[in-house]
Amino acid sequence: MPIQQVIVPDIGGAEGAEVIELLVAVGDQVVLDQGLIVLESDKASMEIPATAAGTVVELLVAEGDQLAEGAAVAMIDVAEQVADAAPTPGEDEATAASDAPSVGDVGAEQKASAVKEAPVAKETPVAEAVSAVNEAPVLPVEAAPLALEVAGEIYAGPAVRKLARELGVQLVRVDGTGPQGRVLKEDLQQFVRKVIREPVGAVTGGTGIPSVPETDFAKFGEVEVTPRTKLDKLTAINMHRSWVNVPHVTQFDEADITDLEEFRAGLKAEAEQRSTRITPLPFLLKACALALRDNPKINSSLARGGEDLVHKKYIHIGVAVDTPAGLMVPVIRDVDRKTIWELAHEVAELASRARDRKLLPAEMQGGCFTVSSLGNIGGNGFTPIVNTPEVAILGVSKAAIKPLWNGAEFAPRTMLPVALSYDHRVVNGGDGGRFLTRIVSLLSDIRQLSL
Ligand code: CAO
Repeated sequence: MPIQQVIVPDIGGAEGAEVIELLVAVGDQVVLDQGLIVLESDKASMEIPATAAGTVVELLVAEGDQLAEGAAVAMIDVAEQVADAAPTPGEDEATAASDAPSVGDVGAEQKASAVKEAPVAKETPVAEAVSAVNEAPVLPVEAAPLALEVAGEIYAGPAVRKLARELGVQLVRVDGTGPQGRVLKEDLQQFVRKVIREPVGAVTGGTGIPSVPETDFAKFGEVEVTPRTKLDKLTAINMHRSWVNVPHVTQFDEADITDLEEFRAGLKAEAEQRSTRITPLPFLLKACALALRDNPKINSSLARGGEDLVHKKYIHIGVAVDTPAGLMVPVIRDVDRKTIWELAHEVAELASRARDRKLLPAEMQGGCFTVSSLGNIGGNGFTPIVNTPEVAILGVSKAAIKPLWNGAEFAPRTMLPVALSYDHRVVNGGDGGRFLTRIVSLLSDIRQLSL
């Protein structure tokens, strides 16, 4: 009766590895490559697979044992092997049975691919782990590839990993419900079902981010549920996309707009004659346009997944408009070439059409930069979210009169709080600082706006 001993193969120089899980019991029928135990060293965890199909007649290790290369793991009665050995239902190795080649079928190529496709985890010496396998000595003919996982990350059997690869699922995203968080086939199926059920562009759930559980608010008091507008949902998707893709930095400053406000007050009569209103916004737009011209990096966008930077030779600026249906961002073209009156007229006209939902899609495209003004509403600062693929956005809060030291005394000055958020992949602190300082300087001395 041929009894085969399964030993620990070369485990990549690990002095000793702990048995953290027994995957089979005496009497179990196993197929070739089926994991028998899971070993964990300080670098990686790995399954020690059956080197032949048959019945486990003896398990020579227990959980907690420290094993080194060559240590005996189990005895398999090869004579009792059953060609179609049925795996234990519910275990992830269930597919291994159907997937597993018959004894002697496992080619070198297959072994290599199992090693190559071992999942990669974060912050771990994966290269070391994989090379440990690649450098494994030539094992007996029956030797099977190690099923490598990285310590502290994912436990899953070869069949589950194979299925995950076929489905394109990263195992790190799947919650394992097996012993020690082992990912079972059912976990993978459950994950796929959940992803399929999620609406396209769902606000949560993707990229391994844990989703916020649904809450039954009615349990705590009376509620009314209303469907969100399409615009609100679209805004949510855009905000979320930017939030998860863009490393944001926000920089704050205050512009002394006392002179600007005095000048603006003097324009009111003319504004009435022109049937328009003049708020600080057109001045802000003009200041941003000139600062963009002087700081071209802020007037750029990433392209080809970050390989290129697109420098725009035009200066189109979006203005966030609060409408009953949700947030809209019409874009004012060639701001650097327009007068303050032209800008005032255009902002009023676009904002009014935005509120009436009469904007054309083309009027909300092509922006290089965005200004979001909450000046009329209040607050002394906020951190706006970059309107991708733009790389920066200016948030404007409510101006207030504050005492400012002029070198001799405190004088009342009208100070406008501004905040610049930028994409730190493109804009560094120096770029952001120079740009915001330029805006502040232009607003503080509006004579420069005409230059
Ligand atoms: N500080 C103090 N007062 C301000 C100000 C500021 N920063 N900005 C505007 N004001 C004043 C204006 O001067 C005006 O008063 P007067 O008529 O006495 O001059 C009054 O507030 C109303 O201004 P407005 O809001 O009608 O006009 P605007 O040009 O400043 O802004 C628009 C136009 C369309 C940007 C604005 O109406 C709007 O929708 N803002 C909201 C943008 C938003 O929601 N951003 C958040 C996006 S992220 O969620």
